[in-house]
Order: sequence, then structure tokens, then C-alpha cells
Amino acid sequence: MTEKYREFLKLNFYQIYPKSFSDYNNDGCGDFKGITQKVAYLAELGVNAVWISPCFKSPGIDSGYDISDYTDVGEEFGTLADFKEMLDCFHSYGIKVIIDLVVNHCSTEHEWFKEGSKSKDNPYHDYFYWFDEKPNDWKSCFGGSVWQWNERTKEYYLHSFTVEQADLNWENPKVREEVKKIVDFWVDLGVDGFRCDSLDLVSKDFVNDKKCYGPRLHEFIREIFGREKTRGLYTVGECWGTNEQILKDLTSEGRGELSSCFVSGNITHANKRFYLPERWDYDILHRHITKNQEFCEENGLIFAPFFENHDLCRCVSKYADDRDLRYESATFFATLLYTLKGTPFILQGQEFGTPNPYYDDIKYFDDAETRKFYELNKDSMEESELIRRINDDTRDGGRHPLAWDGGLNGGFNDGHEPWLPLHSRYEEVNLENDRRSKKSVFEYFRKLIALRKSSDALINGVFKDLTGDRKDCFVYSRTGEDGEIIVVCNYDRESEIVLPFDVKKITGNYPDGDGKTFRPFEATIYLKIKQ
Ligand code: ISL
Ligand code: CA
Repeated sequence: MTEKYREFLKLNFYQIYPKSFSDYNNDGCGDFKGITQKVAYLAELGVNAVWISPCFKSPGIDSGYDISDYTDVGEEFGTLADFKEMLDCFHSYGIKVIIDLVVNHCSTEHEWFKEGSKSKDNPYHDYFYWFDEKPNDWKSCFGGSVWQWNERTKEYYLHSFTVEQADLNWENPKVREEVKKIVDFWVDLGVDGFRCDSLDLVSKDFVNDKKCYGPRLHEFIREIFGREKTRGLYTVGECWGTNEQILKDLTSEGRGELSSCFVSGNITHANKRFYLPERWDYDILHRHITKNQEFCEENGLIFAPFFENHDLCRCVSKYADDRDLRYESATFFATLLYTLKGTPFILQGQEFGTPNPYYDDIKYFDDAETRKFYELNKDSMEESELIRRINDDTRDGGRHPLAWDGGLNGGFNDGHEPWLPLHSRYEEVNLENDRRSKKSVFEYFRKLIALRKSSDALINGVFKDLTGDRKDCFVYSRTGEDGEIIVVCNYDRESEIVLPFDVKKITGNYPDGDGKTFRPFEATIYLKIKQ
């Protein structure tokens, strides 16, 4: 690994969902000025990088992932000058900023589509995929067909997501030129990298009937990011179905593709899609993490661990205990996250243990996927069952206005009705309450992030799984120049865990116990004592 890659390993990311972070001008939608006024808070937490979800011009059908102008910001967030002010503020605190690059598709309100759908000889027609007849029965990620009829040209166009998100035809070199221009625009403005949305979909394989990971994927990505101008950026691709070989090709240093990838090994992602009340299988989690850590180590790759993002619900609810053991659950995941090798990501609110909210009517939900799921199932499923499943898994779960305190609108703004309802538990679970509590999740995150920054073992150290055949805990070591750190993460039941060597406790989420009886979700970090 070169020095540049080692620098990336020092990053720890915080995902800002800008619509729901902080609403400065009190119009119901979070904005750049709202973010700017909270940069000092993020610096106090200790994050040194943020990922800002889409804040571009968009009709908002898929919450900003349907972009109608890539080089301008949405008015609801402020002006480009406000964006720049926010960016400079982050940089003044030494915090790097990456933004979403959503170029598998654009909004049907984008000029390209408005023009291209007019006629077959329009210069923008080839920016999209068109067929006289449906060439296959591919399904949209949100359910239903990917093919939509366009009366004006009497053709079908491809949309992997909503009807209003037309897939861009990357086979057309002009499209790739446009993507480069977008990237360069933001790089010139000063952003430090990109989170590349649905990147695995940009090369399709119609011949072999594959919607993603087509034959030109690597070539396309290299064309965008392998250039002199973009080689220093931190880029993380959203590539769920990546296998080991693809991961290696996508993220090996020197190939000019990506710095890192979000892969499904972090989460039991597949469960989510069906809105099933599945709980985490800890053993699967353990095996996936171990496999990924070892593979990345062997190949000098950067892993991007995370448990939450704007498409997932909250981990304390979905996989642990969001009531009596909410503190223990939230800090258990934090311990895992910050002691693995890679560039960890958290979602806003995770740092004070935000659980899933609950709403009893579909009218309280905004997410395109959730609404589609409701539409597709409302005639065949009992309403109460449908609402229960939606609450359990909706992508809105992590998108509600951030609860800064228990007062008016949770401190998100000064009282204007927010674009999405306040979190149903905001009066109880909010940052202010958490920070006042003796068991503060925020304080634990802050401590852990500081520990990580000061430890060569946690940043560069080699990962080794020490769990053996056990199914009730995850035990591993990280060995760096400054020693060997041992992490014990006990799952949801009490267990006896006796380490076969001497250790000294560095920190943990429970007060000292007897050193061998681990309580539910107890997570402890030790330094191994050299014999
Ligand atoms: O969220 C999912 C399932 O519930 C995924 O299938 C998700 O749609 C997929 O990971 C792609 O996600 C990204 O692109 C989408 C957007 O809706 C998501 O918010 C974004 O993260 C289309 O741009
Ligand atoms: Ca606002």
C-alpha cells in the first residue's frame, strides 16, 4: 500500500442526509447553512470525513437520487455559494467532503431526457437505452418492469429504478464525456471524492441477460477516475453484488478505478428488500466480516465497513435491542465498526443510538421504494401487516429529521413542519438527552474515534479472527507497530469468554465485570500484554 492509500485508512466517515440534518432557514428542509453551523459538532465527535447525500437539482421522486441538473444545487438547500461556504468550513476543520455521484441514471426532467425522448434523431436520443420491443423481463430495483413506453418515439426506455429515473447509456462516449465534466466541475470546486451510486449497473450485458457487471464496467470506471485529475480522490462505489475478483479489480491500487466499495458482506442486505422482519444472523455477520477483512489484507484493498445508510433502517432496531439495551446495542456496533480495518461509515444519528421510528399510516412515508411496495401489496396483504413490515424495513427509517434535542421540532428547525415527520421517539432519543446521560452513546463514539486515530494497530494493523468455532461472540486481534489490540464482541446473550493470554482493558461499553462473563452486547477492547 502506498502512502496515499494509508492516508485513506485514517478516514472515518459520517453520512449527512442533507434534507434531514439541520434546517437553518426554517422552511422544513435541511440546508447547507444548517450543515455549516454543525461542522464544529462533527469535529467534536471526531469524524474527519463526511459523505453528503444528493443535494442537486431534482424533482425529488427518489429523494434526490433523480437528478435534473448535475452541476447545480437544489434551491431547497441554498445556493452554490452556500455549498462552497459549507465546503470551506469543513476544510477549515480538516474534514474531507465527498458527495454522491449518481450517474447510472438521471431524472426524466433532465434536459438530456426531455430532448432525447422527443425523437429518434434528437442528438440526446442515444444518451439512453431504447428498444422497439421489450428485450427482456428485467425487474426494477423497486419492483415492476424496467421498461417504460415512450409514445413520442414509440419505443421503450430502460429505468433500473423509478420510471422517472432513466438509465444513461454509457456505451455512448458522449455520456462518458458528460460524466467526466460533472466530476471535474465538483473537483474544481474543491470536493475530495465521490460516493458512486449504483456504479455496478453502468455496464449492462443485454446479450448475456445481465443488468449489472457488464463487460465494460472496469473500462468505464477507469475512464472516469483513472485520469491524472481524479487519481487522488477518495472514491467509494456502491457495488452490492461484488465478488472477490471484481472487488480486487475495482479497488486495487494502481488500476485507476475506485478506492473502496460498499459490498453486501457488511449487512444482511438481501433481507431488507422483501420487507421481512428478519433479524441479524450474527454468525453470517462474523463470517462475512472476517472473509472481507482477510481478503482486503491479502490484496492491499480498503474495506468500507458500515451498518447504516439512508437505504437501511437503524441497526439497533433491526439487529439488536432498541429499548432496554439501546445503549449497549449502539455501542456494540460502534466497537465493531471502529476496530475493523478500512474506512468506516456511520449515518447521522447513529452516534447517539437512534432507533427506527414507527408510524401507523402510509401517508407518513415518502420513500419511493416503500410507496411502490405498498402499491404492489395493498390488495393482497392485510393493511396492519403491510404497515408493520414497512415500519420494520422502510428506507425512510434512517431519513427522519435529526433529533438534536427534545424541544420544538427536535431542534431540527424553529417549528416549520419538516418534509418528513419528526422521529416518533425524538422526545426520548435525542442528542441532548444522550449527552446528559451517564451512558452516552455519543461519548462512546467520541472516545472510540479518538482511540482509533491514535492507534497504528487500529488503522494499519493486521486483522486476525480468534473466534474459533464459537457462535456466541466475535473475537479478533489487530496487530500494528504499537502493539496488539484484542476486541471481544459478545452477541445478544450472556457468555463465558476466557482469553488465553494476559490483557489490559482499554475501553468497553460495560463497567468492569469479572473479565470472563460477558453481558448481552458487551464489547471490550484490550491491549495484549507481551509475555
Ligand atoms: O435500497 C435498496 C433496496 O432496498 C437497494 O436496492 C438500492 O436501491 C440500491 O442499493 C441502489 O441504491 C442507490 O441508488 C438508488 C437510490 O434510490 C438509493 O437511495 C441509492 O442509495 C437509485 O439512485
Ligand atoms: Ca431549509
